[in-house]
Amino acid sequence: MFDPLLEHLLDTIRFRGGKALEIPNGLDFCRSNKRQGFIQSWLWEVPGLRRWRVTRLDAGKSLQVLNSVAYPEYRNDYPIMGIDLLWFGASRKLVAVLDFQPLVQDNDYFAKYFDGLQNLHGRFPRFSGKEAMRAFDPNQYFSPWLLFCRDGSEQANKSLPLVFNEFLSCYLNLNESAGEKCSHMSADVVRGLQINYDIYSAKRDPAHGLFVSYFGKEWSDRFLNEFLFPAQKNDHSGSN
Ligand code: BLA
Repeated sequence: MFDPLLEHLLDTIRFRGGKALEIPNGLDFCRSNKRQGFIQSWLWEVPGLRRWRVTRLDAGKSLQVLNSVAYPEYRNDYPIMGIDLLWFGASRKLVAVLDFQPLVQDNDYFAKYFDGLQNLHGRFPRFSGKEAMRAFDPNQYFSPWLLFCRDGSEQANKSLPLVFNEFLSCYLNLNESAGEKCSHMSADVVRGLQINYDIYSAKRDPAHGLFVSYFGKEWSDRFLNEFLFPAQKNDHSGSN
């Protein structure tokens, strides 16, 4: 379902000089022995972005997922890129979330980094619905212009590739212009906020139960703690 988007994403990362990073042992691929399906992940660093992960879950007709997060280098205070696309085949339901995930909820910060996303939000009304969030707090690490769609319509599916491609290039424009918009936050502050993002996301991620049902608790805990949100596991004292 999302294969053409995944191809485009991986091509973009390679074109941008992506260097593959090592994924902890056994977490790059897992086939379910409980249900039909597998999960596969990639990890890169790209100039300006210290960690860019991509995960695809293929559970045939019941579920398809494409999930990706890109973290800027600590010297850049622009937002984290977050993408979560889910297709539930049985109910023909698309859940699509794409956002520049802000490090802080601050008007100056929004004014500095969100022109592009704000423009996309205005142009794609099907993706700018005010869906209620159940698992997350919309005021933490989400922006007022997130692209969010819970929809079973063909129309949403048809426009997703365009939305996806434009969203990606819009984020990469931000990455390219980072030098011109010099960072107001220190690298230490950015690092702390990125660690908090991992802590917050690991606690709230609505995917954990789903992973457990396919891949078991042990593998799923490791996947969450060591691959999806690795910074949270090191943060015992608050000093790192
Ligand atoms: C929702 N994401 C969901 C749901 C699932 C996943 C099962 C609930 C579906 C529903 O609400 O109907 C699944 N999340 C996954 C999977 C992975 C994952 C399989 O991380 C695999 C790696 N989620 C993100 C990122 C964003 C995000 C980066 O991982 C930001 C763009 C957002 N996912 C997000 C939001 C919801 C969601 C906002 C709706 C949750 C809510 O209603 O609060």
